[in-house]
Amino acid sequence: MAMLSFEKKYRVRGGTLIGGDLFDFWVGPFYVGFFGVSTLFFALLGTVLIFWGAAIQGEWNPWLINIAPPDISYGLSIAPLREGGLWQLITVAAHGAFISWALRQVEISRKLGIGYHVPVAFSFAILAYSTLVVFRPMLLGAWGHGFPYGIFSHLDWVSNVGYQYLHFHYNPAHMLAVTFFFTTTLALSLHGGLVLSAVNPRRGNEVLTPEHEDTYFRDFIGYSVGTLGIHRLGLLLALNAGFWSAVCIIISGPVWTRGWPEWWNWWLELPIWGTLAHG
Ligand code: UQ2
Repeated sequence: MAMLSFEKKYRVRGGTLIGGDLFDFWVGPFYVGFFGVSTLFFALLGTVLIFWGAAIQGEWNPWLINIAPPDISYGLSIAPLREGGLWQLITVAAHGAFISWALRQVEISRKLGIGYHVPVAFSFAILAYSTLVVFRPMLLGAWGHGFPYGIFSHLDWVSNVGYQYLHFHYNPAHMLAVTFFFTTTLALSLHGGLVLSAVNPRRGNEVLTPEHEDTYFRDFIGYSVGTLGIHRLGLLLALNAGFWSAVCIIISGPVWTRGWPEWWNWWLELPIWGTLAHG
């Protein structure tokens, strides 16, 4: 079915989560919906608050604009606007926008009768963010443990928190997360390359079939994960990258307070080394 007639057939009312018909319409190519409106509201609010913070500080260099969380001494209370309160409001606005965006994906999925895979996947990214600015700060007892909103300032935060645990790359969950991120790029580059190699031939040549794609990998490594399988694998890899990112930071502090290299002492302390290892 041609795209234009498909859209005519499927762009119909219904499937909304709240509000009934209220915002159940399109503006040009975009579905609006209640959550389109709430996304716009929270995104604009958050942006205005960031500019307000920049104005208060008189810092307009985009690299240096910094909205810091409250001092640790404020604990989990609400801070004055100029002392981290702005950061708290921006964090609320960001969650409002991100969660609205996910729910808009849910509504569109419902309208089309497709699965919720996209909003589920997006929610893993939201989870990774919430872990940094809500869950971990709450477990540590102060909003001041959240990361600051600024280009350089958030880099400094990552570096400082990393060194606080001596060498963050020894964090086993961080190892898993990094490995999943890299494997995701491997899978996507294989997939993108393979599909283009068969389906986007030089001018004058025929488009080739999925059997060509399967056979390429069977010839190459004796195994093809399949055209559906590669997408299952890709989603699994990407969700795990986000999930283990959240795990690696939530356990840093709330579960493990010493340097991450030291965590591996359990390996050195296994009772299997006898006199060989320690002489
Ligand atoms: C494949 C297949 C695809 C693909 C790719 C493969 C026809 C179009 C990329 C090959 C992928 C394999 C063997 C898995 C690699 C494993 C990891 C962990 C990266 O077989 O089916 O469909 O795109």
